[in-house]
Amino acid sequence: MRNAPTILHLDMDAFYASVEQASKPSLRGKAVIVGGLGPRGVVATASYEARVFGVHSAMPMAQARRLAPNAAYLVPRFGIYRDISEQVMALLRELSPLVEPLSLDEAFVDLEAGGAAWDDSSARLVGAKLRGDIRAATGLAGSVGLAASKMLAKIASEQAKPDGLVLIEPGTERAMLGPMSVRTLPGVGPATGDHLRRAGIHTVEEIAEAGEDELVRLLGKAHGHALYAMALAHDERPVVAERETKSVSVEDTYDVDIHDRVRVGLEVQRLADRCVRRLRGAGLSGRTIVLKVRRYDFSTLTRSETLRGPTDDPAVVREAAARLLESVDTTGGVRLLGVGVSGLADYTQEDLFAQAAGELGEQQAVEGGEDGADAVAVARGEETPSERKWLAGQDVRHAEYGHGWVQGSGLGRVTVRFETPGSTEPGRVRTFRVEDPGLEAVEPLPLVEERPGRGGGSRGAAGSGGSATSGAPDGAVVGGV
Ligand code: DCP
Ligand code: MG
Repeated sequence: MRNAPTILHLDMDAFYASVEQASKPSLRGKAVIVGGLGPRGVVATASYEARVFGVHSAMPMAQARRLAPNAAYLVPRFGIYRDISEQVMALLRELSPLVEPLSLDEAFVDLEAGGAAWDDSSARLVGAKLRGDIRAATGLAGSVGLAASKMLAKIASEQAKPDGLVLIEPGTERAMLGPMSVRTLPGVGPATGDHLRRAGIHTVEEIAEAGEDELVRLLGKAHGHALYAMALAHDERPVVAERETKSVSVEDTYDVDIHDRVRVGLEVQRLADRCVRRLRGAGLSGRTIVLKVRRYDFSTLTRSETLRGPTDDPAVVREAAARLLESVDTTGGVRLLGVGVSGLADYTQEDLFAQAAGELGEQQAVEGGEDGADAVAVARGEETPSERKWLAGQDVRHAEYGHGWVQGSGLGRVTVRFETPGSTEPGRVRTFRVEDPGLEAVEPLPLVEERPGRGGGSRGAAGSGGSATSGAPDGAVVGGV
């Protein structure tokens, strides 16, 4: 392991929610929840103000609504998240050729390889400047961890949240890790955590004390070995710009073709579990689940499904594999089955919100709020096709009132708040018929104006949306925070 803290881990704070707050001034400082808004939707992320109520990523949206009924609920706007991610990654690539993105808002950078830093103080300076550059380019906060290994840099950025920088000085790693929960270590999810707890192991120090043999006995060779090394703060994984391992897969050939559909299903589940064990053993997770089927006549089919983020959850992989199997005709018999995971990443984003995108069309209204006119709760089935196109959070433009965003829709009406990222105060709210010819869906506006000297006066029609008929107090839709 190197002896200078020159591996940097960047993770943007409450990424999707922060982008929404930057885009929509009325939501700044408020509870904002982004995700699938349909009945089976899950939370993609929550603003820090919403986390106070216990809302977090991957939670069912229905549960979030019970915990934070007055929060603003918005659909994700992936286009703008991707644009901002590209801006941030470009800043990282100015520091080093070795940049390893883990997701849209997260990456490792090897500062030494880029000659950007070589010791504590140069690393700290680079990290601080980077945070400033990100803020200037995007208006958003990102937290930075600096350490001598990837594992520790990631733990450091977690400690730095929100809006901070933490540097772990070489030599202090073991003492720092010791009292932490085993869940801090990469590859320890809820299941492994429970397993260790039943063996009386709660902290990282207790893993080190248990010894390698005990860990291998508890978790198997690959996983036990890897975890023991992590507990001693040994992590030699390099920052790689391009991933060498493309996928992890397992397959079985059967002596006798399998005809029974139920049996085929069971074999696929078994292979999915085995594949996940390998994946976890390697400390990896992946986004794309692949099913391979060779039929009695040697015709071979592969089917794949890409999730929104990487997983190493056996239930998620099993379900995806089962869904893929549904699309394969196995009459006549099966000679070989395989399950693989590709699109690999080092860390798991616990769960995914694969449904979010699929459910964009199911969403109806921003619920809650003190203002009756805004809180148009619509029973499913009452909505018309024209209401479907107005989703809470999406960008719109009105011929008369300018740029705004949909707060909610239902009962033939759509409520819009007219404000832009540059608005200095919350914009006014107005309600229209869903068919209003003056209203159209438009692209998001950039968070930071290209021109220098922002933060001055108001921008055009924004915020001055004329005589808002609702008479709602500003921020009505997100009361109570
Ligand atoms: N994301 C998601 N589903 C998850 C986890 C995350 O869709 N289960 C999306 C939304 C997040 C983004 O990825 O905004 C980044 O994920 P992070 O885990 O970094 O979470 P945040 O950036 O939202 O918050 P934090 O400040 O804890 O990093
Ligand atoms: Mg983040």
